[in-house]
Amino acid sequence: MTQKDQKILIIGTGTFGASTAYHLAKRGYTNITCIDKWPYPSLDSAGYDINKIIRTEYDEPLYAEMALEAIQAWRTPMYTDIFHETGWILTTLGDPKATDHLKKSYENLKNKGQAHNIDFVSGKDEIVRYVPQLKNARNIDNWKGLWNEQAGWAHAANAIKKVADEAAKMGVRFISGPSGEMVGLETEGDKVTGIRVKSGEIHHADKYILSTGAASPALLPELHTELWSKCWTYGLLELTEEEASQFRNMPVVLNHELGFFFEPSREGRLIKICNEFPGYQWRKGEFTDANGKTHKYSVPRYASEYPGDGIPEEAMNAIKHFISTVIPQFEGREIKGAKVCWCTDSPDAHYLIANHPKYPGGELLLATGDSGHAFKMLPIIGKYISNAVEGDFKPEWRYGNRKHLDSGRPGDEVKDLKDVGIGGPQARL
Ligand code: FSA
Repeated sequence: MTQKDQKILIIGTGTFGASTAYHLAKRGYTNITCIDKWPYPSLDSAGYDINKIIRTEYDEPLYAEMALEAIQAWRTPMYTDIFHETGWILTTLGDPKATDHLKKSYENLKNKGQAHNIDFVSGKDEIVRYVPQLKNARNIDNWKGLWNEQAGWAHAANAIKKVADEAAKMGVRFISGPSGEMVGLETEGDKVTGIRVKSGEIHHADKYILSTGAASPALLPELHTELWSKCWTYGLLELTEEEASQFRNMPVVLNHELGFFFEPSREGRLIKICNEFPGYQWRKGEFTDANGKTHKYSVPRYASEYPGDGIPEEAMNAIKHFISTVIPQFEGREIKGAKVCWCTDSPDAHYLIANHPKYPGGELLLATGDSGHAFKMLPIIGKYISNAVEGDFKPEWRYGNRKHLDSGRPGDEVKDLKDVGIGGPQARL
């Protein structure tokens, strides 16, 4: 058996899983199966969304380089009608961390010859030059940052679907439902021998790739020291045809302290607004270590399992504040949909793409730890995960011994959903 004929089982068909299936198939791997509770694009994936930001600003050169590679791929015909290169403004009210991030990001792009699309902006007049849709905004004279023409948004769920469709065309199999929902690992000593699924079946393979995103620590609790699952919130506003036409092709607008929003969706004319904060956790997971000590950790509370959930009231208020500041013409309008989106943070915000250290044979590859900044890499992340399948690992994405860094997000307390409440069904679409 050659390496390319080995049986590969990918668990999770969100951003990492779909991209890996696509890239492995493109490399000539012939025996790939993806499993997920849901048909692709997986409903529980952070990428199951109407839009996500595609940007190249990173204070870390590794990701700046990858994001530049990704945006080239986003421009290819595969993503026509999915990627919209509207440009964006990235601003702050003056938070020193955000200002530093902006400076370093600019330097990284400049060093790569990619600064010609950038202009610095400060105050309402300069911002409105690039984003005329902000002409009614209040109090944005204190916004400072940059305009970058090389950025935009992608219809995230459609993008994952496209990548998985292309993988299917190359022969990748997809299993969903109880036969696709992982419930545990089957092991023998220090070897992984299978993946147990809800139906009771066990899937066997030569190589297992765990790309289960925010569900990773819930599935393998020992990962709770490596991964911290958190959710972020959004609200949707429905525009009329006429309003939507005024916002059509609007650049993405992000303010570090307040949040961000996108042009209306092409189907449904929905504007998505996200507030910025350090994320919420749900510490319902419990894990007892070898010494009998119990640890609590955060596990996702997916909307698919809790369809009555909305978002915490304080998040709703932050979204309303964003509206009354940035697009006050919509103040008071009903927020039709409000949802959370689950990601999983590593201590230093690097991805986790490494073999599970408990299984020295290397048959279990972890490909997770999005750290809230992975969707934009959809077209290319699977290439890096495929490299890891072939033994080529990036040291930054290793397991263990990571420094805990400040997330860089505004605020510092990661509140628990049980303390802040999860809103109600009235907040949902
Ligand atoms: O990489 C990106 O452009 C993601 S920004 C969106 C966001 O909501 C973050 O603002 C948030 O802090 C978290 O990381 C989830 O993603």
